[in-house]
Amino acid sequence: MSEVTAPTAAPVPTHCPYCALQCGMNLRPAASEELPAEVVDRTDFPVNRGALCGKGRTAPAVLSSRVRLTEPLVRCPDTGALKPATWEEALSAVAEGLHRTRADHGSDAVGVFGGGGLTNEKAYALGKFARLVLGTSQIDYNGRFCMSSAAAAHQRAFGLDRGLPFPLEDVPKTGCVILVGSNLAETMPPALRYLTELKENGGRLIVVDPRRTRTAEQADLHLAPRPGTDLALALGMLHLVVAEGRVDEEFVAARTEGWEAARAGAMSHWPEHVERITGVPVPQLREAVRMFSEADSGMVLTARGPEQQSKGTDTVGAWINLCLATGKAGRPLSGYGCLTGQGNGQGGREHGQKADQLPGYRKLDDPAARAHVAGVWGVDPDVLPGPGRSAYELLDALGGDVKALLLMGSNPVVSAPRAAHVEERIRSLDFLAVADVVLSETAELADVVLPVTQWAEETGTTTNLEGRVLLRRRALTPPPGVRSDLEVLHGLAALLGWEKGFPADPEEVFGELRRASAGGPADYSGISYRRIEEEQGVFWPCPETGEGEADHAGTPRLFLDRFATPDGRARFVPVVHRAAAEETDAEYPVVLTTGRVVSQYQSGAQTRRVAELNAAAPGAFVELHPRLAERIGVAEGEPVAVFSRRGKAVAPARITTAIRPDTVFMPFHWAGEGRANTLTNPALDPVSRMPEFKVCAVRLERA
Ligand SMILES: Nc1nc2c(c(=O)[nH]1)N[C@H]1C(S)=C(S)[C@@H](COP(=O)(O)OP(=O)(O)OC[C@H]3O[C@@H](n4cnc5c(=O)[nH]c(N)nc54)[C@H](O)[C@@H]3O)O[C@H]1N2
Ligand SMILES: Nc1nc2c(c(=O)[nH]1)N[C@H]1C(S)=C(S)[C@@H](COP(=O)(O)OP(=O)(O)OC[C@H]3O[C@@H](n4cnc5c(=O)[nH]c(N)nc54)[C@H](O)[C@@H]3O)O[C@H]1N2
Ligand code: SF4
Ligand SMILES: [Mo]
Repeated sequence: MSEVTAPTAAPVPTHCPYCALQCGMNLRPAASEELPAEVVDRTDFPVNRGALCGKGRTAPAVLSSRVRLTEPLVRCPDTGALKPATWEEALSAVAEGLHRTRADHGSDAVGVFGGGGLTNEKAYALGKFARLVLGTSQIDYNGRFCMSSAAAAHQRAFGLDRGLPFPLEDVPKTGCVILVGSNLAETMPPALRYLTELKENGGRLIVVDPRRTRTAEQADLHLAPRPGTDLALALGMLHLVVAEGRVDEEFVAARTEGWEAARAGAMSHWPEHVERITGVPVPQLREAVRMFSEADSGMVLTARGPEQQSKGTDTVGAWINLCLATGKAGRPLSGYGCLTGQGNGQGGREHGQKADQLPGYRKLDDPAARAHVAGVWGVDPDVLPGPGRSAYELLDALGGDVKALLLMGSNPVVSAPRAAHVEERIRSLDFLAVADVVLSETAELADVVLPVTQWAEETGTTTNLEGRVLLRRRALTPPPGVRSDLEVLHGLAALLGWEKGFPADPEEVFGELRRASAGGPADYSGISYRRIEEEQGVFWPCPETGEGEADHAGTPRLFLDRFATPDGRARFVPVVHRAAAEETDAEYPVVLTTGRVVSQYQSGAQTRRVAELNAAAPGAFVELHPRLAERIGVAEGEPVAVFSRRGKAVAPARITTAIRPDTVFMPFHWAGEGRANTLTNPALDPVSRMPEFKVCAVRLERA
């Protein structure tokens, strides 16, 4: 039975547990087993102004004890089955499993895998736990699968990575938006309003997507390149900008470095050549260049389409080059931005759960950063391990030199590339502990499963896609058998000899995070829970000011005066097109791309437990063009077998002219035979280590 607080008159303002828009909502406890809370309108939060998508609206259903975990589970040595256990038994089993591995094989034999859905406090505590308590370098997280290419490109060009350098409210006021590989009508539905308003204001919208999605339908111009060719497309546009004399020479001279080399790279990408690579006709390319260049302000926004490629960093770099060459960056209502994905996709990438990182977006290999953070942690900098492996490389090493894993906030059995191999690696571990709210496909493989509290039952901060730090307030009492992730880390740390340093109180953790981030690129030191509540969020960087001085206002808009590089100038990065890691051939003649549908979230661990969402999106499918369907002889709804060099998946055909005839699309939200990631290619971007989820070669058959 879930115990809930008595209904109160005033609902509690909080935020959705799912995507990076972090829509504001009010929650009112309800004394029902099925639905422990009700969502009540909250119109004062500016990002969504009361609008929610179906996932957010139904999120309280996952709070029900009928679908969630309410007691720890420990694998029984005799039967091999997961059995209920007390918290004391479960935590000792985890402490023992991690300690034994460390004692037998060294610190780096213990791995930690985190998630971009974890609050800032959790991400911070998890990184600290890995480096101090476990002493391991082997920590990374699922954000590596999400926005790491855009992050790397941001760093290279601007010296700082914040997904959007401006608030969403600026989008409708710009002249032209190029939206590349984002289907936000399905992935952030309330944000579609910003594009509708853009058009109402006379602004133009260009969408780049191999599919005519619900988002692409809104566009003034839809370019449908072959997956994996965005780099050529952006270079072709830059070529035309130069050829047609549309370069903003003054801006380039005053605010940038490296133009000559970038220009030279673009000049080898003739429009006709680009048309051959991308399939986008030259007149469309010219039209896009005209629309973007002639607007007096403009934005390029990318999402996973161009980023989840083995050349995602260079691809984003090419789009940034286009912004810089046309003077559409570092100015009001202009710039490049990445639409980050997970609930705390932004904050989760700043506070130390990434392999090469310390809190405040500091670098683990920077001696000054190590000294600062070690000072806050009260340890010698020399005890901090060095950088570890990226997410896929870490998963690939499981059962090899990494023999035990603590996983918090991800379900890689469904969401990792080449998932059958990853699943096999996870099964080969000596010890696996998973903290989750439900029994995910990955938790099913664990030796110990720790049931944790959810968004509505705990307080914590997230940082949305705009860089706005938000407060999720506890609105309900959790069921008695669950503990928060912070309590889990607190308990484990104590069992492993760290009585101090891992408080379970989120505000106390945030206080330490503020100090650890002070002076770093993502400086949160001036942000407090009180300020967030009063100001509807605070944008970082927000340094603490001296005694008696006014608070720093936060930074909604970055780069207007200078970029965050040492000399204040943005860097063009010279790039040239290269093919996807796996090209089509006679054996595997079709391109597979993957992504999302509106009614399921990620690995589906949460949303597949909500009846209304399952009714709307009951299972995997293969989206394909009628011509391709005819070639393989399948009709609508018939099962299609999809083969890649990694394996086979089967799902019903969904036939539509909205996709290129040479491409098929599968959503990745399901396990079992419809698991899209059985097929995907783990080829990694050399800079960001992002896997190529958006392109691989497949063969189709009627199943
Ligand atoms: N409903 C729902 N919403 C979500 C999520 C979810 O799982 N479900 N997840 C959240 C998270 S973590 C994320 S990261 C975001 C992702 O948000 P999006 O990036 O919008 O989602 P995707 O569907 O992965 O990809 C977007 C589009 O890229 C296109 N695409 C595929 N290949 C290419 C290519 O090579 N080039 C280009 N230009 N486009 C290509 C696809 O056709 C797709 O329409 O969504 C967030 N919101
Ligand atoms: N083919 C293909 N694969 C993809 C992608 C793609 O576009 N195509 N996109 C990639 C992207 S962008 C992403 S972000 C990943 C996401 O994929 P995953 O990392 O698998 O993300 P989720 O399904 O959100 O998994 C989160 C897990 O943590 C649990 N959880 C939620 N909140 C908490 C919490 O506060 N604490 C704890 N301990 N657990 C919690 C959930 O129940 C769930 O089991 O998938 C990637 N995989
Ligand atoms: S758009 Fe994202 S944050 Fe808003 S309600 Fe839907 S899932 Fe939640
Ligand atoms: Mo993501």
